[in-house]
Amino acid sequence: MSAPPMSRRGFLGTLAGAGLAAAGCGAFPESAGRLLTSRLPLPAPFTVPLPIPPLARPVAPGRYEVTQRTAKVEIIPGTTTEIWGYDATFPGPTFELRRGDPTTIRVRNELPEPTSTHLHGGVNPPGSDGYPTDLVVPRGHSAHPHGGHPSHPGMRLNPVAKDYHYPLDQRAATLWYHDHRMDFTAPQVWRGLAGLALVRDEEEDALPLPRGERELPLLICDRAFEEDGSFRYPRAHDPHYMAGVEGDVILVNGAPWPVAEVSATRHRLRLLNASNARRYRLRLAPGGRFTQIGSDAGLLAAPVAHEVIPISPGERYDVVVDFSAYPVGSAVTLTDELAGDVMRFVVTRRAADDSAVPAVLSRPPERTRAVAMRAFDFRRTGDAGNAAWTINGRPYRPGAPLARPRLGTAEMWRLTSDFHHPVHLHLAHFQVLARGGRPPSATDAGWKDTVDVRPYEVVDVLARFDGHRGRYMIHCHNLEHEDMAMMADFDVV
Ligand SMILES: [Cu+2]
Repeated sequence: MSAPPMSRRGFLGTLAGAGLAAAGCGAFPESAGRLLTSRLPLPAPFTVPLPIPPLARPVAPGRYEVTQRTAKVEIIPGTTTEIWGYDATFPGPTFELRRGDPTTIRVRNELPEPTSTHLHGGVNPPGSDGYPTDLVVPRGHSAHPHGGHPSHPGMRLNPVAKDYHYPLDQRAATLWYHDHRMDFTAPQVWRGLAGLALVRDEEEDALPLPRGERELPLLICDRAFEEDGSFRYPRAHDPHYMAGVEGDVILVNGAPWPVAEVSATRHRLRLLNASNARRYRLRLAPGGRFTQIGSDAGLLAAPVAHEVIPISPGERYDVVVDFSAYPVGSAVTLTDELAGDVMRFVVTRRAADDSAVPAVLSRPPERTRAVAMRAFDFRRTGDAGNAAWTINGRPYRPGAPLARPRLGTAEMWRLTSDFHHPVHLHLAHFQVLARGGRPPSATDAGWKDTVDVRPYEVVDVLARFDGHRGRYMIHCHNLEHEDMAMMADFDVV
């Protein structure tokens, strides 16, 4: 693949080419990354059934073991793709966890490269947070990341396996887990290292929400494929793909543009954008509404109806769709305003439905007063050939925290941006206070851990630092930006 040295003009050209054709607003594309196209014939949309990831099974109460392995799977019908998967599946198994039931997950690494597993949205001690240099190193690996990268200061090498301890003293929410290895998160997640973890609690159990087969986790991501069916991805840190990598195939739960048969009843859809760089604006065709019941970090106080859900990498929207609004026999397509089809539901039959979306869903924690205000500027710095994505002008340096919030306090963090940067905080959940000096969008509601900061936007969030002292991170969840240094530590003291 040709990768000419990146001039500023070339970089801006890359950005403009990335998404202006699709619903660009003003001078900036709605889409973040640069498109990679597949080199094999692609299936017609809505022909592959929607898979549901298998449930992880505990080996003892509160204890799981999962092995990261390569596997050959059929993603594009008639071809095989080598994946790197938790338990050799993509997405990995779904963990069903409960508030108040501390859980240990042993991750064994039988892949060719080191990994670090981050439970996204988890309120976990720092040693189990999936810090990028806290690595599980496979047997026989030389322990140093290859490619000429020196060993990072503070690097911790866990041979073969590591136990991640999750106290689960947190509200019911849609969490997910994925690789977080220093410098190589983007290619390793692209190969398949991601899955869902659903935390449940009594507050949620008491609600008459759709459940069982009417509760569908939808892990949405994009990929591109080589002629032989393998995943297509640029070489790591290719400056030509500095904006981020997008594929031309949309996968839901690992299947291309799948189709699911549903009864004409309410269904709960747990939407996760697990893409490296792609943002979506999700809609229902031929029309319809999503009733949002939860955000990244748990149930909303009250439901909110949306016609469009903008979802950036790392974000989750917990929604209910009432398929009784469509005649039996209808096709209801989940579409992306920016790129087209995502998946389809076919309403096949009527059925009894005793579910409901109550007007009061939960009593989320109240906001508390901010004791400090800090600013984090997400920006590209440096010249061609030497460019990096930075926070406050600094490329990531492990062990050099940009902030030291106090445990048990809340702070107002002002996030500013030169591009699309989905900003994620580890440990701390936050509420959006303002977007561009105005009240937050309806889709910013609730407690979150990831927020879409768009080009030249200012987003103020109120973050609570609860649970644990120690070293955590703030970073861009565009995984190519993350690997090109757009991360920073913060220490909870
Ligand atoms: Cu970014």
